[in-house]
Amino acid sequence: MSDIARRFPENPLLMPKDLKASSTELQIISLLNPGVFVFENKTWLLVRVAESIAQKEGVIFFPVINALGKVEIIEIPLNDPDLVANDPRVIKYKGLDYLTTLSHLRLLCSDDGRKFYEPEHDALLMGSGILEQFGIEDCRVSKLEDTYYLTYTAVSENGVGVGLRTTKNWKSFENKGMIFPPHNKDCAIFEELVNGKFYALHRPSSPEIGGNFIWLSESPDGIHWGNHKCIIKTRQGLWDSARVGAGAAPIKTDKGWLEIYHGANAEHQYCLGAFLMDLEDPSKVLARTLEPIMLPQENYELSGFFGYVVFTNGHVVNGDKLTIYYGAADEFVCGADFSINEILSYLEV
Ligand code: MAN
Repeated sequence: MSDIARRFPENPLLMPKDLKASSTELQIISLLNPGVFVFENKTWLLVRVAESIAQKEGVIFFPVINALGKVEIIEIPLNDPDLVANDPRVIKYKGLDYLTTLSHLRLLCSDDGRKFYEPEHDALLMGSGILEQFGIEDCRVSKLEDTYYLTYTAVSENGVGVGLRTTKNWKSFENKGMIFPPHNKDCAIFEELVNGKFYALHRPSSPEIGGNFIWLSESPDGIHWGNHKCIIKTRQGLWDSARVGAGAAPIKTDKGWLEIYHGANAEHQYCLGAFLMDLEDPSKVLARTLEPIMLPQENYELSGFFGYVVFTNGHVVNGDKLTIYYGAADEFVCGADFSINEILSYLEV
């Protein structure tokens, strides 16, 4: 296999004990999958903070945000025959799905891209409203002119969809509501208009016919999306056989729009790959890596809240250097550098 990531020696950059929980009753279970952006000469992470409460023997507890916007704890006896709890991430109870953790997004900044700290101003983005009662996750941050577009996974009993908030100053946010309804996640907006239109990658799931594929959509305003096209599918027998999903906004290169994506197999092992879209018509996929460009191999990637996972949705580009920030084992935030030209050389037509 061809792992071409140069991991930071400082990894993991952040782990659950590094931050304070959002309230005294909660504890941080994982820090993962940060959105990334540069603002006022600093590198910023918008980290997904997944919280729960201390568990007691014989019962399972999990937090949700109730209709009043307050954290409420749900409690189910472990021996309840209506409970299915064999995945650390999700619970089924009486035919409904819940998450074991409740995620919010938290801003952290850094002067060198390696040591991150919390800014002085209020830096928490919480789920709000009935479409975000099980939390918000895995935010992509795309900058178009002076506006940052935050596309994130919004989870509730209604399903998993894509929420959008925008900001210019990272202090006040406009909530634009859900832009892709369930089941949909992994949405990244291109950082410039193509032929006068906004473009976004996203990942609807179609359980009966179809699958977990990457789609491309267009929009006149970044809020209303249409002309949906399926552009990247899972590949039988390969590392990305069960699901694929976009990482952060595509990187503009002279060969095309380069996208780093995650793929998982049926064993839920998550690796990273790349594909290239035509500059003028991004629905044309020009090439794709056959093998992963990064796969879990360090201890902090192999074991954690959910092991054997590298997952990225944020990066910084500096010339040929691509620095990705990634969630490792669904528990830690890490960093790694790549050469963009080296990634391009691994693409196959
Ligand atoms: C999957 C995993 C979880 C996540 C849910 C909802 O089960 O990625 O971590 O919380 O989807 O998005």
